[in-house]
Amino acid sequence: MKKYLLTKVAIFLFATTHFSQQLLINEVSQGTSNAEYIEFVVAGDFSCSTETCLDLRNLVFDDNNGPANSGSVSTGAMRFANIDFWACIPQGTLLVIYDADNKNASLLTDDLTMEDGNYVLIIPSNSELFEHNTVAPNGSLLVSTYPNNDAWVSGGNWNTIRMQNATDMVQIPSSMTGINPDFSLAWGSANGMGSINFQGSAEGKVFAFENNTNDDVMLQANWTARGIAEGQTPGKPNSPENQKWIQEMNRNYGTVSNLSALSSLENEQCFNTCDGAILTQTQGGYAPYIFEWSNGETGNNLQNLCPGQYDLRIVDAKGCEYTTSFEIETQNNAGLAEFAVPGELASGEKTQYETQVEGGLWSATCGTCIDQDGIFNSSISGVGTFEITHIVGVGECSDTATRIQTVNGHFQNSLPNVFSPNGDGVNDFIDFRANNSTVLSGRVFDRWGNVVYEYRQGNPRWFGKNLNGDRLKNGSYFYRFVYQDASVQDEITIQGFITLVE
Ligand SMILES: [Ca+2]
Ligand SMILES: [Ca+2]
Ligand SMILES: [Ca+2]
Ligand SMILES: [Ca+2]
Repeated sequence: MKKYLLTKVAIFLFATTHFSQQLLINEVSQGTSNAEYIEFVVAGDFSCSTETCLDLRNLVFDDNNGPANSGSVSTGAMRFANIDFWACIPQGTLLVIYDADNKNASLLTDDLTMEDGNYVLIIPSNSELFEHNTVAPNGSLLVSTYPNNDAWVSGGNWNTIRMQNATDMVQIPSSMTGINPDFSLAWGSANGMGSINFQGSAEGKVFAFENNTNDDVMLQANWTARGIAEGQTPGKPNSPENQKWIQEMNRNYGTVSNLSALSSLENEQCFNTCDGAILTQTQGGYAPYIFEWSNGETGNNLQNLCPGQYDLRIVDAKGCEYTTSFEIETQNNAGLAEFAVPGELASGEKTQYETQVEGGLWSATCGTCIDQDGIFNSSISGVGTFEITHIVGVGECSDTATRIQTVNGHFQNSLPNVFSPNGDGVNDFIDFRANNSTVLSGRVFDRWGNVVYEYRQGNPRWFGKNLNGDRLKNGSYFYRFVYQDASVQDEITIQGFITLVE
């Protein structure tokens, strides 16, 4: 027991307004003239990493015992029995102990178990979960000296802690040897002697920690005195703020840290530049934070990143964790602008180029002959050789591909093989012109190989006459014309037979 008490003292000395861990009084009621109860709360800082609990074994609670109550002393005290039941009571547990001989009407059913998971205990004072002694302490105002183990007997006894309505105090002594208690609440002429004090009688009143200003149990403003009819809440939080405080101490209420992070990600600008970045800001949780990155970094921001996956684990001061993952990608577009040109197009043909990716920017030396779907239209370009450019991406990482598209004007054999130069206005001559070409030379021969027509200049038309202008007989004639193609710079020779019919 001695070892335990030393630990308790040490905790008290280091604690300031926030208790690392401590049993506190949350509510005290005098009931109607009597019918007292005390509501305790196991207080302590929230932790994600463990279920934090307090060892209540042998911890004493008591009234004042001293002259503050004008000589009417409730000799003795109560304590939590040295049994496993009290070895680890989780933070955020509300624990009501009431006078079993004068049961307060606001108390309904006893709750003697932690197994139900409600973090509430409601226990009559005569329970064997407690011990009491009647021989001590010896009172001198705030100094109480509690006896050794031999004097404590099994079972509680409210008579050892009964509070005077007019003037008294309820306290959790910090040791057996009588220094200021860990926590005390006083009233009446004891006003000023406690950690928290109320003027006047406690008759018909309940004093409750309502967290009005903050969560400091030592701040008077956080406490409220009310009439028992409206103020008694045994086994329940005293106010919404009181509930929030209690639940935040206990991870099992589900109000665990809402630690998360806001992040922005910058991908690598160009292939192999390794200039990606992840910028991270914590949200919620409890400072300070520890950052653990999968690449060994420990800051909240990562710079100069190559493409890849980056995992982040943030641990806050309460041991709460948040994990997330990022993927840095490259914006490299190398090769993506490539496209295939199908070959030469005949004038008037259209084609859509095959590409690696959708989109990109198209342009050509023939202007609107290419549209932004990559469709080339040779009736806009005309005959010729054109440079087509496709750009994917922007800036340094863009990819450009250029191809040559040729549109030829090759002679298309639309010459008739029969014509009738009889002056009726239909098929009276043959026009040897070809699209997009010029005639270099041309001759028509009769069946004996005599030249009957030779192109000189102007329109290459043959009216079915010989070189002297005589009408020729019906029959088969042979022609050979040589053209200069406008696009491919080649000479093209076209020859064949044609039948003259009058
Ligand atoms: Ca319970
Ligand atoms: Ca006492
Ligand atoms: Ca009383
Ligand atoms: Ca309460």
